[in-house]
Amino acid sequence: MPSIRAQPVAPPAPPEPSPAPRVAVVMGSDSDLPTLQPAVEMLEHFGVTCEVRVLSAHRTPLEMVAFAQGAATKGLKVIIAGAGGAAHLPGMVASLTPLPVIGVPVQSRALSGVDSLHSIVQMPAGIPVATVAIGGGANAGLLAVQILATADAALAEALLAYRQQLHDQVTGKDGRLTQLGSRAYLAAMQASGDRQW
Ligand code: C2R
Repeated sequence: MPSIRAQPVAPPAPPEPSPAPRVAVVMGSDSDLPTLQPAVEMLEHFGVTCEVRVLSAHRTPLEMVAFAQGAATKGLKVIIAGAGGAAHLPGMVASLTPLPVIGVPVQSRALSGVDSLHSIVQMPAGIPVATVAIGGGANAGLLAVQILATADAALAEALLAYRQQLHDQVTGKDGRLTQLGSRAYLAAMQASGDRQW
């Protein structure tokens, strides 16, 4: 009689350890997350692991200092910092780390983000913050990828492919606009309810 011994089952492979984050995305409040999420998604698009934190120079100053002072030694290469209003977080983080800091001004209700922009961009000589546009989360993510790409050939190649896609999108739109004429193009665009039709 054949034996009915159970076949040995290979144990499930252990999950791949995700690489240590190379970028941190930090923000003054979780209310800033809608502005910073496009940065996270841009990093994810390029396969760059990031750490996402709420840290405030005003409300959690000691946690902010601990994070900024330890950022370089734990392997981070770039920090994206977004804040609104009296947006001191990016500059304070920059003052505590040698890593490049990209500031994202968050659109405030009272002053439409101009307060955030001025707070972030007007740094004194010696402690720069590379400031993107008000609400410019996606560009902050892209700029972080570009910084990493200076020492990462695969990322540099992925960036070229991304630029090519942008180019092809625009030439495609230009072709359709030329073919349809502006009136029909606009009608089709409005009918689609989406500028990316
Ligand atoms: P709440 O929505 O939590 O009241 O925050 C945040 O970035 C946010 O845009 C309102 C705004 O306060 C900002 N905030 C800063 C800092 N901490 C919080 N600008 C900072 O440390 O710079």
